[in-house]
Amino acid sequence: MIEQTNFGSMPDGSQVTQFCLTNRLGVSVEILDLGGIIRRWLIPNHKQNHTDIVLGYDTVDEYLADDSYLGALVGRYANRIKHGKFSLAGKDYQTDINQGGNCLHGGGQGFNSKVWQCTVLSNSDNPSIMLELTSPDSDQGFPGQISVKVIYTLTEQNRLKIEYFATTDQTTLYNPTNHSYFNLAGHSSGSVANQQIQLLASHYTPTDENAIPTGEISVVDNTPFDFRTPTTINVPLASKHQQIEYANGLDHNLCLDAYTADLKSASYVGKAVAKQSGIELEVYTNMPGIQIFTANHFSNKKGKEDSLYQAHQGVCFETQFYPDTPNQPNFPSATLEAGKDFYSVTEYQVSF
Ligand code: FUC
Repeated sequence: MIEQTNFGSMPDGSQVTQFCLTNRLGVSVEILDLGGIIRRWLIPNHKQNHTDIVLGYDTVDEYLADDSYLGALVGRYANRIKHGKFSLAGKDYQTDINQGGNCLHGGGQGFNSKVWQCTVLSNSDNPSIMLELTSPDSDQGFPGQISVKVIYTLTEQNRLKIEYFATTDQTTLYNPTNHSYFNLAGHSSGSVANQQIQLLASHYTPTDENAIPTGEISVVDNTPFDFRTPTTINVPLASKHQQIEYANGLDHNLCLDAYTADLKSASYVGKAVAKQSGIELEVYTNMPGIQIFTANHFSNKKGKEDSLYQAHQGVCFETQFYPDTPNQPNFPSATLEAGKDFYSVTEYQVSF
């Protein structure tokens, strides 16, 4: 079932609509046509009435002022491009610079800040919506007009499937993700430090102090980035490793072992578990990397229902091409050529 409600309006007066997808087991996911934002994700778990497992805001204005991308679809390029510079098909490009001298999440007016065209695809079992957006040539400095589509489907087995499609009229870059901050004990329950994560990743991409990859692909053995067996998040957070100190927590790309260049369907890559609520989240994707980010600089950030979000109150599983790929020839390529169809898929399976 899908219920549509008015969520408010954009500065130009256009309406923002919220689509609430509910399955027969009573799980519901509320998604805005603004930025394809996942605003609430309610789990009818037995320990509490409903647990809302994602961080978010209550108003359009808070989302527009947000620089943390709570719940949003990110594009054209998830994470950073060093100095916003790259060369593609023999030409040099300069994108918008919006964070610390680099391009973050597609520039200052990225896909998260746009109202997408939304169509309901299924209003009964496995509720599903399709969001569409056209980004013109040179938008935020990226080449080519790109037409993108995202399909969100909530299955009757409590799996949220996110499928990304795109085509372009010129060679360009495309690296979409969803930037949900999960807190499986509830969005207002405090730090995720005592929750656990697992990631099937034997390598990660170390960064400099500005979160730009050095270009190395390093083994995770004997580092705080070895999550191959379930690990309490506090273990890496408490580490004195230089990479953790640079970021004030986890803000790193893990290289997923399941990835192969021709992988079309989503493979299991990891999970998060909160013993307090009994909720577990499994992550499946066909993308090569995942940015694990623990909301490291949140401090009294006003969130939904008057919550105040603090550092480490959520954890993001941003499936993606590696950060700064266009400047690192040894990373899997994020180039999309004219006439080629882009497809990627990420699935979040909730158990409770
Ligand atoms: C993640 C991080 C960044 C940034 C952003 C809001 O993707 O990699 O450092 O803070 O989210």
